[in-house]
This record gives sequence, C-alpha cells and structure tokens, in this order.
Amino acid sequence: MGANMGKNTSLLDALPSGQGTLHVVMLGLDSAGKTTALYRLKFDQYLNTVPTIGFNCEKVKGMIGKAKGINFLVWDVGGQEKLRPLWKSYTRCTDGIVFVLDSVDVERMEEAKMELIRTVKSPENTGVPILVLANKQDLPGAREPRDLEKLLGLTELGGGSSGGHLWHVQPACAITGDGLHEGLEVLYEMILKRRKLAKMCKKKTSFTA
Ligand code: G3D
Ligand code: MG
Repeated sequence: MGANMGKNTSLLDALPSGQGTLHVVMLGLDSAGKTTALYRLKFDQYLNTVPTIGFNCEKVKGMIGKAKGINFLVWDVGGQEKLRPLWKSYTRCTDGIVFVLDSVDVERMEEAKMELIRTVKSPENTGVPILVLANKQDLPGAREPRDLEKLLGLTELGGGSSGGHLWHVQPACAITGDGLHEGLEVLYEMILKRRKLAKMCKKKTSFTA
C-alpha cells in the first residue's frame, strides 16, 4: 500500500469537488505513522504501508462534531530527510497542517522538534493552524500530550489554541483510529477561528483606513 495507493485515484478525482473542501498537509518524520493515519481516516481500517517516496492524497470526510460532513483533501508527504525540502511545495496555501509524531521515539524527538518549528516559522505558513498528532499512544512509553508540548517547544509559540499561533496536540493511535477524527475536528475549529480572526482584522483595517 502506501506509495501505490493513489494509483487508482485519478488526478481529477483528487481535486476538490466543491468550494468547501479544505486542504490539509500531513508532515512528520518518516515512520511516524502519516500514511497509516491517512488510510485509517479514509477507509476506517488498518492498511499495511510502505515508506512513502512521493506523496499520497485522499479525500476524507469529517465524522464528528462541527467537522461532520466537511471534506478535507489530505496530502501525506514523504518524511525521509531527503524529501523534507519538498514539504514547502505542499504547505503553500494549505488550510491546515497535521504534524504526525511518534510519541515513543524519544531519540528522534529533537529532530522532530526542529522540523516542526521550521514548518511553523516558515513565512508561508504564518498563522496556518497546526495539529500535532501524538501518534502510537498504544505503545508502552508513549509520552503524554503535556510532555510533548514542552519537548517540542510548542509552549513557546504562544498560548496554544487560546492565542498566538494556533496549535493543538491530539493523542492518537493510527492503527486503531483512536483520536484521528477528534484531531480533525479540532483542526477544523482552528481553521474557522483563523478565518474569523482574519475577517475581524480586515474589518478593523478598513475601518481605520
Ligand atoms: P509514515 O507514513 O509516517 O512514514 P507509516 O509511517 O504510516 O508508514 O508507519 C510506520 C510504521 O509505524 C508502520 O509499521 C505502522 O504500522 C506503524 N504505526 C503507525 N501508526 C501506529 C500506531 O498508532 N501504533 C503503532 N503501534 N504503530 C503504528 P511497520 O512495522 O509496517 O514499519
Ligand atoms: Mg508514509
């Protein structure tokens, strides 16, 4: 599966069907569980993956809360070091970013932090909400969201979902699907919040101009 999954999907099929489709890019180190999460969201079942060389792209429908019925076009981009420079081309004009993290891999936490902060601070991602999917919570030794917020330096970005750069850490298990739709719902809410703030700013500027 994985890299070959998109083969049956025509490019046209992958394009947004309506104006309401939101674009979401999944990033994260290789082996964090991005492809597993994508296909769990898409087919509601576990699919065996192979390392993603290019990207996978699927339409996913929100299932719960405010995100119920909302269409997301989710791009899952290869996370190997040599592929990371390509992330920029996918995040351009995206509505939201899902950063998938292996919550057990303490050895590569610093590397994940570096990539996450680089993504958040990149000028073209200014203000784009970030959902950190704290994946592999089923494994012993998985770090809790609160620990991860500190380990990843998220707390330095501003007041989490209450202010500054919008971000949220969602515990998840891509194999069982636990936490995935909950995460998508929070991401959707952050996207709405960002749009609302942008509208308010626009109104304020035109008022003072
Ligand atoms: P990637 O797309 O981020 O590179 P993959 O990662 O989705 O290919 O997953 C990498 C490995 O992690 C896979 O195992 C996959 O089954 C496993 N994995 C993904 N999510 C979880 C999870 O929530 N819990 C556990 N325990 N494992 C997970 P293999 O063995 O195929 O390499
Ligand atoms: Mg992959």
